[in-house]
Amino acid sequence: MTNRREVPGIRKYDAPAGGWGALKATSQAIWAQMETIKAPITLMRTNQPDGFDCPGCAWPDKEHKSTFQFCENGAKAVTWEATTKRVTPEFFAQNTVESLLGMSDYELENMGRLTHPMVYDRETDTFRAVQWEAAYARIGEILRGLRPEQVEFYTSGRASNEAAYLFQLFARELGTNNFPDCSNMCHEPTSVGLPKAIGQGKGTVSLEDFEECELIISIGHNPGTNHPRMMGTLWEASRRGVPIIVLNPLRERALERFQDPQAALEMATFRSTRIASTYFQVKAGGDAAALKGIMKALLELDADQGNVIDREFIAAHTQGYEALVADLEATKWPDIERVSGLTRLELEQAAAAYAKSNKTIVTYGMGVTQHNKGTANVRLIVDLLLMRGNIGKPGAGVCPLRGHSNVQGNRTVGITEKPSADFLNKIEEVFGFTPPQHHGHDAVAAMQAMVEGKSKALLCLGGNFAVALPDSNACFPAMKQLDLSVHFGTKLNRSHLLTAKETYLFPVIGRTELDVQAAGPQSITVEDSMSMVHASGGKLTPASPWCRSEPAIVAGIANATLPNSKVNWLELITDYDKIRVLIERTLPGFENYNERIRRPGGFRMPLPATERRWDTPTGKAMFSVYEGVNEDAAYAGAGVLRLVTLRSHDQYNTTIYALDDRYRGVFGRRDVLFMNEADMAEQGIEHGDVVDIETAIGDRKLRLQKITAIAYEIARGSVGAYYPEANVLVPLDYIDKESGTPSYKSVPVRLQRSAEAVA
Ligand SMILES: Nc1nc2c(c(=O)[nH]1)N[C@H]1C(S)=C(S)[C@@H](COP(=O)(O)OP(=O)(O)OC[C@H]3O[C@@H](n4cnc5c(=O)[nH]c(N)nc54)[C@H](O)[C@@H]3O)O[C@H]1N2
Ligand SMILES: Nc1nc2c(c(=O)[nH]1)N[C@H]1C(S)=C(S)[C@@H](COP(=O)(O)OP(=O)(O)OC[C@H]3O[C@@H](n4cnc5c(=O)[nH]c(N)nc54)[C@H](O)[C@@H]3O)O[C@H]1N2
Ligand SMILES: [Mo]
Repeated sequence: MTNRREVPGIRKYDAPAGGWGALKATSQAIWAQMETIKAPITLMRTNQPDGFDCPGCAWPDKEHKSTFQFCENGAKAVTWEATTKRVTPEFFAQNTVESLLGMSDYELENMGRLTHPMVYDRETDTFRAVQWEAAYARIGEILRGLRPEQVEFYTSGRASNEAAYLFQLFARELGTNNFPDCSNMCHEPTSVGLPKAIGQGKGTVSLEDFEECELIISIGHNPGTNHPRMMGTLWEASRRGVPIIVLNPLRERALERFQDPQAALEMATFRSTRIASTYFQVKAGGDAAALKGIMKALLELDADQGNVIDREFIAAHTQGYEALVADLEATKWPDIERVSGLTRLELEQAAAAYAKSNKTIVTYGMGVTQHNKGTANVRLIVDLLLMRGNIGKPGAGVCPLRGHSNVQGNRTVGITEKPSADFLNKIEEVFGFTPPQHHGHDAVAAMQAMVEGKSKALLCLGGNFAVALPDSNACFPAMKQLDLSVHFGTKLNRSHLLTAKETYLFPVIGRTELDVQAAGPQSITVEDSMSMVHASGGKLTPASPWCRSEPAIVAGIANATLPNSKVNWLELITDYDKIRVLIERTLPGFENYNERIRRPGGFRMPLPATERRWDTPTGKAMFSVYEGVNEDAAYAGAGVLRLVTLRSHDQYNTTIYALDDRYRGVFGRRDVLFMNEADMAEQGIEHGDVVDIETAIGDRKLRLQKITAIAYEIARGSVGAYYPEANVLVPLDYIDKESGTPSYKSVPVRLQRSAEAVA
């Protein structure tokens, strides 16, 4: 648009992603948080064999011994934790909780690292320092006074295998399977969908597969921001001539062009590399239609030229193919085109590229999972791969991009509200207590139980539970109804401040820091997106001498809560090898755990599907049937748009590092709504108009006011706003029913110009 009005903080970003801009942003992040002398040393230790695992994302490193792969957002994650700023008891004495609640999420965390164990004092509305042992004793007393099912154990995926294992052991000995987990808001559709399809809840590819693949299909993820080290992999693939087909409603710069800061020549010559060979701006929520379209076109291609469908593989390894074909035949092109926003010709082109490739990888993220049919979406991705035998052979497979750096590991070591009978039996055998058999709460169910007053206590192993969940206006008050909340954290956040009758705040030793226990310095272990388990040991002096490690705090609370415990908690934390021995004894795949994590690069968890062994009830890989094309009646109303909630480039989930979103051309603000120009014209909204957004389902009035609409290259019918500000618009019970994951990326909304709303 030529004469578009100027909007403060909104500028077009035309450069490639990465490059000199990324280098500049890194140095700014360091300057803002750290002494510049300490910073380079800290960053050099990221992802080194004897260093710590980058808390930024779960993308693997080659053998985990590459030199620090340059990564702007990894550097932000590291410097944010290694900051020299501190939140001390004096700070708390000077600021009431009410006044702290008036600060933004960005301001709260930017105050620095927590230094002391703190307890909330209702009389003065402040937190005051408390002795660790006194805090444990009081928590134990409260927990013993509750029924186990009234207690919620939340895990955010940064916790180590060791901390998470102790956490679940404590909860199960107490008597509950209530494990709300960040994964419930994230890749649960993967954890539910993949086992049904291929018999394992994890991806099947490794970095080597990317070196061999002939086609990459990238659906609903934004690696330039969220998995920056993946950009190196995509960059190499593109340079090798591998076509990369992207399905994403937004034009994400890094998926278009990338300048690799590690490539000296590219940097020196200001050149860049194209990433996507084809960019399909699918409508939000239109992936099922698009995937079905590609599969339908594939069938047509096979009918024409033969040899497209891998019939041998299908006969030997799968079930359900005929039903899939029947459903694809019954699905009509006009429906596919309308819901996906893509033309038949475009989808046929994608199918032709897919038919040409002998080895295809599909990568995907939150754009696929955070929908009311997230699990069904995941199944469709597998269907597409199975049609050409693309699972269990080199260079091919399914690649879910995990979120938190150890979210996958947490699941592996038992953080699940639906534990398997095998695992529970092992616990009983090894520890001699009977763990609860009935299923517990996931994240949404836990919050619903809190809203209803049924759950009384919440222990959070990291994270920002209330802010990460939908419908803040329902969740925030629920936190305040609790009898007890306990938070393990590095930095202050809003969930900590939504105080219960009694609230404790515990400062933890971070990933970058040295953890010394009775037997000496300890390493923890984590599992990356490609199921590699390896050790991580920090070297920096902890943020304060009062910080304790997460395993030590869990053990301390458990020891104080369970007087007749079958577990010798305090002994276990003298040396984390002892925790790993118990993991090995109770869970498959951890044989010789302590020995194998001492090898460079660690080891890979068993992934039967990579060997074409299908751990499903039928022993076969299972095709699915996705009826229809996700034509949700909620979107049928006039003027209804589909809202996706997004991360900016300067944020880590609820942690806001700064207020820019460089690649999307937003600077110094987050109160914007990305809109397609044609939708703007249709609704009479101009670039820069201030609008109110209202959710168009359910009877509760969910509203976000005074948001500036900006024209953006986003698919028609789709609008985008930032998480967590837009969480007020997401109904708590608007979930993918199969997995329980909130539909953060398919909220039907209506817009009104703010002035009209006021009138
Ligand atoms: N720097 C940084 N790194 C992170 C995080 C962070 O916040 N900051 N978070 C971590 C965590 S926990 C996670 S889960 C991952 C998240 O990483 P991603 O999966 O990349 O998550 P999002 O940024 O939420 O959104 C992903 C993309 O989905 C697209 N999208 C939205 N709706 C749809 C749709 O209907 N269809 C399709 N095809 N695409 C859609 C959006 O345009 C966006 O590009 O990253 C991890 N790494
Ligand atoms: N609208 C909307 N909502 C979403 C999403 C979305 O795309 N849209 N994404 C969802 C997803 S994918 C996820 S994973 C969740 C994230 O939900 P969470 O994992 O709960 O949230 P985070 O923002 O990652 O948690 C940040 C806090 O973790 C603490 N922390 C940081 N490092 C450590 C550490 O080493 N140890 C401990 N103990 N604490 C630490 C700090 O105190 C910090 O304030 O949010 C979900 N919510
Ligand atoms: Mo996530």
